[in-house]
Amino acid sequence: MALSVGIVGLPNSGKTTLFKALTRTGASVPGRENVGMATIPDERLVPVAAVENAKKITPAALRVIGVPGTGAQLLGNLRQVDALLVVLDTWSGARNPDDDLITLQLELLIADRDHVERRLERVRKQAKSGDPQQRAEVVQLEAVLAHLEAERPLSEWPGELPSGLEPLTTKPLIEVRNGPGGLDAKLEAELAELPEEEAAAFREGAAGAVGEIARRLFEAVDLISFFTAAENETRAWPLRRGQTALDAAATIHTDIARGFIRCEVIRWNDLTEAGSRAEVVKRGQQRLEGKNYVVEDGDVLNIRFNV
Ligand SMILES: Nc1nc2c(ncn2[C@@H]2O[C@H](COP(=O)(O)OP(=O)(O)OP(=O)(O)O)[C@@H](O)[C@H]2O)c(=O)[nH]1
Ligand SMILES: [Mg+2]
Repeated sequence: MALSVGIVGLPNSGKTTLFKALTRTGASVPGRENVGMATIPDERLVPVAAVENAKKITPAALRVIGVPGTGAQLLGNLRQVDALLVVLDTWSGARNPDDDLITLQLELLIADRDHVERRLERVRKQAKSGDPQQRAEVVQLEAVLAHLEAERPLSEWPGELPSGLEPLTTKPLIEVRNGPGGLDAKLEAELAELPEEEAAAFREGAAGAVGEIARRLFEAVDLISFFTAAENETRAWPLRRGQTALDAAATIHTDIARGFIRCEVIRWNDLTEAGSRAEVVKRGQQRLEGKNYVVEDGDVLNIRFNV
């Protein structure tokens, strides 16, 4: 599954505007769930691709999901995202963004409470057959529900949560202060309609909406990027920090993970400084690693595998 974020926020805070800014699509349908892709800029990609003579550059992609409102049912569509972007109105001068954040966190809490309540109801019925595992889950869910009813998010839940619960209140929240002092979604949505170079010239080197959100997302979810350079395509991939070469292989394709033999690893800047793979090898800067190698940010991986 691609990395994904959900956009939430109070009415009129600028959710749809941010969606447009991130996905560069004007085609968001009001009143409906909208899904689009944002490409994550990475300034290391172009120099790596140049060394590899890559014909194609593919940046890492981020799935963006916008829901039209904050009801429990709508928020429920965001149970599988990796993080939530909370849009706060700082542009109109009519709102207090700190209060709005608290209101929104409460909405997420209520959505989780409803969700746990429904699951509890279902498991209670099933547990009537006397299955000990289901009876244990009933006890566990009752405690989780009490925790939520005390208005505490599940990020503060001390124990383990029932498997597959997919709560909202454990997700990293990324505050997007929408307005001239923060991330100006309206301006960014307008820039998103311009050709890339024109928008970049206007920003005078500043990161832009997607760059800024990506940076904060990588920090919040603790992600790194690795690169591959195969079949004339240089590509960036997100990975959780601490994940291994085998996880990286699985990110690319399950077949590559299944047939994993070993992995050649080069630091991206060793590659660009050397100017070619052959030179990197000559300098002794290419390493051979196994499945359990912990991938680092900026690694260029060449995974050898059997099919
Ligand atoms: N001046 C200004 N206007 C903004 C900004 N962000 C959003 N708006 C305006 O505010 C209105 C609402 O923005 P939307 O992006 O539709 O807000 P939303 O959160 O999707 O609204 P709902 O889906 O109706 O809850 C639009 O008219 C936007 O043009 C901003 O940063 N500055
Ligand atoms: Mg909207």
